[in-house]
Formats: sequence, structure tokens, C-alpha cells
Amino acid sequence: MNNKIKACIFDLDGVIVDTAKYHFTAWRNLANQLGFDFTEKENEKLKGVSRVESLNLILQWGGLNFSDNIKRQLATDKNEDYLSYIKKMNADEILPGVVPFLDELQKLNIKIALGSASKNAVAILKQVGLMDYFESIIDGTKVVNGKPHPEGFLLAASELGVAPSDCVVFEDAPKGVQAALAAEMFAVGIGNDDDLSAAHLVMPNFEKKNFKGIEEKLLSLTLR
Ligand code: B16
Ligand code: MG
Repeated sequence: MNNKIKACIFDLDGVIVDTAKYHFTAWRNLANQLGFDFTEKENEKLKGVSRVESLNLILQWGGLNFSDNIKRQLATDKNEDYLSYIKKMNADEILPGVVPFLDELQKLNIKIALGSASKNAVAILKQVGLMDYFESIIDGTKVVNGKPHPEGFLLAASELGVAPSDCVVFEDAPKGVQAALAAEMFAVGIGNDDDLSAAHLVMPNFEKKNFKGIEEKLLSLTLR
């Protein structure tokens, strides 16, 4: 039986930083150039979804289809636009409570990994100065199967040398929560979306949260 959590795996966008607003702007710029628009509500469906899958969904909303070559170019254009926003980020954009939480984990010798769908994850962590906290970084360049497939989280646990059942995943996207559960890990939803109700625990953000309190709640669930 589980009596201790040994590792925390963090999603990036929506958990550590709010890069969703930059994805939205860059995808919207692209859609507008192609002659259509989409809403913030539709944008919610892109959270945790890979770049290629996001493009396919957006083109579907606009009723458009292109060859793979053109789609590759569109994805590259969007990414260049997105990176122009990322390059302006700094530590002020780290979401509330994240740094004290990471500091607590380090003090307690809890291992820390990233499990993100983004191919820009390393650039973003460097930009906001958080690289040194992460012992393992699993991003969109390292996995074949995107969330809700558990591949990324399982790879993170394996790189850390920790059993999946001793890991907790922090995720803002329903697909990410599904991936954590499929990996047989604890899942903590970040946000207030009803769609996160599959998670073992949901909290709005890390503000005033401490690891010990979360661990206690999660482990009490396993004793039910
Ligand atoms: P990129 P996460 C995800 O990040 C975003 O939520 C999603 O909107 C984005 O399409 C995906 O990364 C890929 O991002 O274009 O930078 O490779 O939430 O998994 O950290
Ligand atoms: Mg996310």
C-alpha cells in the first residue's frame, strides 16, 4: 500500500505558466489570415492537445483542409508567432504559489518532473528561470503518443526511478487528468473546470497550498 508520494509531475501550460493565452493569440492570428475566427470556448478544447492535433481541429472549425506540406508550414508559422510572445516572458508569469511549492518539494527530497505536450517546454522553463528544479523533462519532443495516452507520464516516472503509484500529476486539461489516471498515478486537477472532476483532487492553483497537505488528502483516499 502507498504510504508516501515520492515524485510530482507537472504539466506546463495552465499549471506552471499561462501560455494558453499566447497559443490562443497565435492560432487566432493564423485562423484570421485564413479567413475565419474561433472563440475562447473553442480554444479550451486545445489545452493539452499537441500542435498538429490543434491545427487539425482549428482547420476543421474553419471548414478547411490542406495537404500535409501546407499544414506543416502553417504549424511552423504559428509556432514562430507563438515564440515571439514566449521570448517576452519572465518569472513574473509563473502562476501563483508555484515557486514556494517547488521549494517545499526540494526541501522534502520529493522528485520533480515535467510532463508537457509542448515542444517549446525547455525554452519556456528557461525563459521563466525554472529549469533547475526539474530532474526529468518529458515534453512533446520525447513522446509518440499525446495525452490522454499515459506514455509521457510513465516515461517521467521511469526517468525518475519512481513507481507510477508513488507519483502525483498536476494537470489543467481533462485529457491530462485522463493520462495520469491511465498511468495509475494520483491526479490533481488545477482549475475549476467541472471536466476535471475525474481527478482525485481539484484546486484552483498552488496559492496557499503545501505538498504535505495534498499528500495527506491523496493518501487518505487510498485508505477508503
Ligand atoms: P507546442 P501542456 C500544451 O501544453 C498546450 O496546452 C497546448 O495548447 C499546445 O497545443 C501543446 O502544449 C503543444 O504546444 O506548440 O508548444 O508544442 O499543457 O501539455 O504543457
Ligand atoms: Mg496544460
